[in-house]
Amino acid sequence: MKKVLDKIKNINIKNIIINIKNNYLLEFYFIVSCLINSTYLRIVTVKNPFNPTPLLIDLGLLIIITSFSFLIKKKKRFKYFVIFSVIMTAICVINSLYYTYYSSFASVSLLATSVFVIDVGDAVVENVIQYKDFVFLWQPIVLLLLNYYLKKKNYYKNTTIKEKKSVIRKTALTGLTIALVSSAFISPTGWGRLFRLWNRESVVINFGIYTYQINDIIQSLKPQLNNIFGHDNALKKVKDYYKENPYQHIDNEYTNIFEGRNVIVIHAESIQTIAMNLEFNGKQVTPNLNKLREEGIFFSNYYSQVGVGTSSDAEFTFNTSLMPSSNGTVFMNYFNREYITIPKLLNEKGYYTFSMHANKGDFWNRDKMHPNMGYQKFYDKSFYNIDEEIGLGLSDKSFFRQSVEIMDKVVKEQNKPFYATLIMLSNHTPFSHVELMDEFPTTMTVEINGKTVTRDYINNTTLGNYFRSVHYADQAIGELIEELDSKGLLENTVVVIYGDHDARIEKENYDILYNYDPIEDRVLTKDDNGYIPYNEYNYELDRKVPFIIWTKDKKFQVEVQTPMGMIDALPTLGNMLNIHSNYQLGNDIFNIEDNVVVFNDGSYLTNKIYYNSQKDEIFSISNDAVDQNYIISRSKYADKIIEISNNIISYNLIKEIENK
Ligand code: GP9
Ligand code: MN
Repeated sequence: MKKVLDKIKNINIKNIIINIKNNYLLEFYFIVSCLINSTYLRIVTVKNPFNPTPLLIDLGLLIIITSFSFLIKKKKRFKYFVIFSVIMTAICVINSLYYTYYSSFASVSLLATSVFVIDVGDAVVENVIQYKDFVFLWQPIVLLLLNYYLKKKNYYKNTTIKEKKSVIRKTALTGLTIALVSSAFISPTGWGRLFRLWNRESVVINFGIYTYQINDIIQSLKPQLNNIFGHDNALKKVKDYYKENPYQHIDNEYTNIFEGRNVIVIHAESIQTIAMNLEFNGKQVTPNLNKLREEGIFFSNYYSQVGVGTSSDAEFTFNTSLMPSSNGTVFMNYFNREYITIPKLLNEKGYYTFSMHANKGDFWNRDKMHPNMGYQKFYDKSFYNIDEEIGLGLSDKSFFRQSVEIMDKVVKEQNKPFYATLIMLSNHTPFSHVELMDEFPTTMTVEINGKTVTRDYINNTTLGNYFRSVHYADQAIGELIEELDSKGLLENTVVVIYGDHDARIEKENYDILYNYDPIEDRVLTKDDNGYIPYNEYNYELDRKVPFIIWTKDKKFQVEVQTPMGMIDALPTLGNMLNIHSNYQLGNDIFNIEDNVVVFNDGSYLTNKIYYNSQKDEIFSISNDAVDQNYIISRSKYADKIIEISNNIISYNLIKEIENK
């Protein structure tokens, strides 16, 4: 200890500075500039820049990278730093962009997914690319200028020597020590998240962006190496889980009520339940959906559980009762695995199963994944006449009109009960094509001193445009029901509607919705009377999506308020259709009161609390107190569901267990 203290005492800062200036300017610049960029990234994304741990881990890692540069002659080291600067800057730029769109960090396993940026180009340019993403570029630019300056100053002369081995070793060890000592302060949960990676945000908060990305590369390569690593352990865990939690069917008043009926599932793009509860100028946003929910069975606390695979994750989760993958997307990375799905179970019952979507067949890899999920036919864009375009492609109204024509023809030919999934498209972010839709003013009228004044309110804002767009989607659904009816396709048919995920509209927009004062024409702030607090948990709850089961002949008029997620769709609907998957991870909502809605990052929601796993925070939903045990048991359950689902997906375990 004394030795160390003496060494510290003898450190001469002035000498170090002179040494850096004369010999290690490039190295110094590389480390400091990359640290600035990684800190800036945390500021613009997770907004948690003051945690010293990721900063120190970044520092350790950058020192290690620098130590390897000492293997190269000083003259040539500049190239080494250019390569690493480009890599480090690219990591920051890509993640900054990615975070704006997905509120998560990029993964190399998703590289294939990024090709969609071209298709959703509009959305990306309008909502994603911002000046903040280019700030990182200062780092390589200044590096080039520095090199130019150093050359001029003859910095590289007489420097053909490499560093001594001991210097390399000492530098690398210093880096490693800094990284390891600082990471010792991270909790076991934090470490767990590093390896499981389904909570990417928390990994960046704890370990920094560079460690996150290196770890991500290792984790993303893992699926490729499955047969070598982890398989046996995963298989054991999955088998044990199903042994302890075998599927047991419990009858209830809905059991088999729809057995043998046709099913038409409408995948309603980006529709949130909140839109169904609003009206502007006396007009409901969704009069047609409201009619269906009042007549049918309406699940008013239904949550989407999608990951980065958005629409495709919804299709997967709904049809399999598994969670989306935490590592890549099922449709892109695990499309060749075996899954038990609603279409497959209905195929076994003699149904004709098909899906319809007027986008290109390879979008989200649907042309591969839909057949794999058991759909006997996928009617993609090539089956449609693109006669009216809105946003990403064919308008929903035209899509439905043409789909009914196709359905009418094929179901008559097939002469079997059918299961059809119709995937909508028009109500897709960024909602900037609303001029092609009917007017739906989201203004507000108010009496001031006996005069009627119309305020803009949210009209022409993103949220206003969104409601106009939802209004259009609702009209399209209304027309679809009429067209189906006119062809007799509603006879003996169950119509199921679900919102696939929220519309990704930022929280600030909702502040205007809830806290606008028309008299003063301004948004109230927290010091004003009548201000409605709206925190990030209120926002989370507003992201819920509708789930409606409706038939023409029977008026159920039921509202189910138990919180549920998309993984509960197969068990709930399956009970009605008499189909069952032994691997479903969700619950028949009519058999459970204390349901847990698990989100992809380990957060969850019950009828009492919303637990945010990233921040380890709890938001009370009911006034009931919950104790530590309540939280621990549900957290364990959430982690288990995610783990089992990921194991099944990554290691293709259903195939293995089923074929035994
Ligand atoms: C594309 C559509 C939209 O075909 O399903 O996909 P999303 O961007 O919502 O995942
Ligand atoms: Mn979608």
